[in-house]
Amino acid sequence: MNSENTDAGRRKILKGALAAGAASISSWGLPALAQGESLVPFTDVPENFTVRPVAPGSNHFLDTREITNYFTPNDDFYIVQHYGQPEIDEDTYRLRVTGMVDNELEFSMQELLRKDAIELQVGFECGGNRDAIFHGLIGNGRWRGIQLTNILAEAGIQDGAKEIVFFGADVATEEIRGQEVEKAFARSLSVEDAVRPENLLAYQMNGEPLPHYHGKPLRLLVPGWYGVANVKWLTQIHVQDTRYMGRFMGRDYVTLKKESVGGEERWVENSVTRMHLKSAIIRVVERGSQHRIQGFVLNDGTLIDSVEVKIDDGRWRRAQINPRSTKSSWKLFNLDWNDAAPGDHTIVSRVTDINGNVQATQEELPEKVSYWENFGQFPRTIRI
Ligand SMILES: Nc1nc2c(c(=O)[nH]1)N[C@H]1C(S)=C(S)[C@@H](COP(=O)(O)O)O[C@H]1N2
Ligand SMILES: [Mo]
Repeated sequence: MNSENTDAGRRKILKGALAAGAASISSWGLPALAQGESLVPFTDVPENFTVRPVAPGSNHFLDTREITNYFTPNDDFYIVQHYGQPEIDEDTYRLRVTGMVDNELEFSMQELLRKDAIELQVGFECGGNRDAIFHGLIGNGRWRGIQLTNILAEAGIQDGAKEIVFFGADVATEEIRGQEVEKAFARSLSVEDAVRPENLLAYQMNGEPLPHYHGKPLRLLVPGWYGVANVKWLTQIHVQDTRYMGRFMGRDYVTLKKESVGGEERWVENSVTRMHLKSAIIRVVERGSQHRIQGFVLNDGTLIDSVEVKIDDGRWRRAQINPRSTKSSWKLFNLDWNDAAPGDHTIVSRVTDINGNVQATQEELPEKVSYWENFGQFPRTIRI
């Protein structure tokens, strides 16, 4: 899997980029503030807006103004789960592969750790990420684990199989149609989506054993997909010939929007799957009279053509994308802004991929009533 940038190659590109672009405001990172630098205040962030540190059992979003690392530190990476955070005893832990396979399998963690492993940079966001928290349900990590395809090949998927279901150890009682039922968190992938080589059964995050909050000892990562696909505390992989209709595929993380269906305007539901093409501004750094606008891009892995930033009613200006970015990492970007006038400004970014898809404004997107999949342009306001 080393089509990803090598360190040497990366340094070379990076040096080029620095020599060509940049300026006295320190560059890729996005780094902590250097001496003489300060953050320009956003006027759209309420004064009482606070981000709580990570706490046991809780969800966590990060303060996007404070993103200073290309790899999000493990103790600041966003956290979301719906049924609590189960403790798993690694000594008795087993991963089982069941259903329409030639060989049903069961692995201990020791057995899994002996298998061939790869490392991959993967960034993702929660499908419920939103403006009100300035899109803080994001993170980018370096993950190590086993390619899912290796495990599936060992099991042998039988003809006629359609979906692969990934079950977590977290279980909750849900009331469904007046009846209490016990359900484990689960998500499914079509066989076709599941056998993509980048899907990972990850046990390491940024060089450390997977933290409890992020699914210790093993989680699925589906690069290019919204976070909900990345089942934490993974205990069972089940192959079947029917669609899996569980809560997180069929009822929740389901977007309801208006679309033209063969010329008819209809309300359409879809399960939250691939990340949409999205960028957002996260901070503005000031050094003397010089400013730099910084942000991130996330998408399904389609190559990016450009990120542009518009200031007030000006033209779209092309930002620089961190050359360190890989297919499934997030992409951080910078725009140097040398002619900022004191006062209030509106700034917005948009990203375009190599197929010519342009991030739309909120108004251009189809009418949507559900909470999921917020990928429209996100204008921010600042005061210089
Ligand atoms: N077992 C399990 N896995 C899960 C979830 C969950 O509730 N249970 N939540 C999902 C959702 S909605 C998201 S956004 C990501 C968050 O991953 P993170 O907490 O490591 O950032 O985990 C996914 N995996
Ligand atoms: Mo999520």
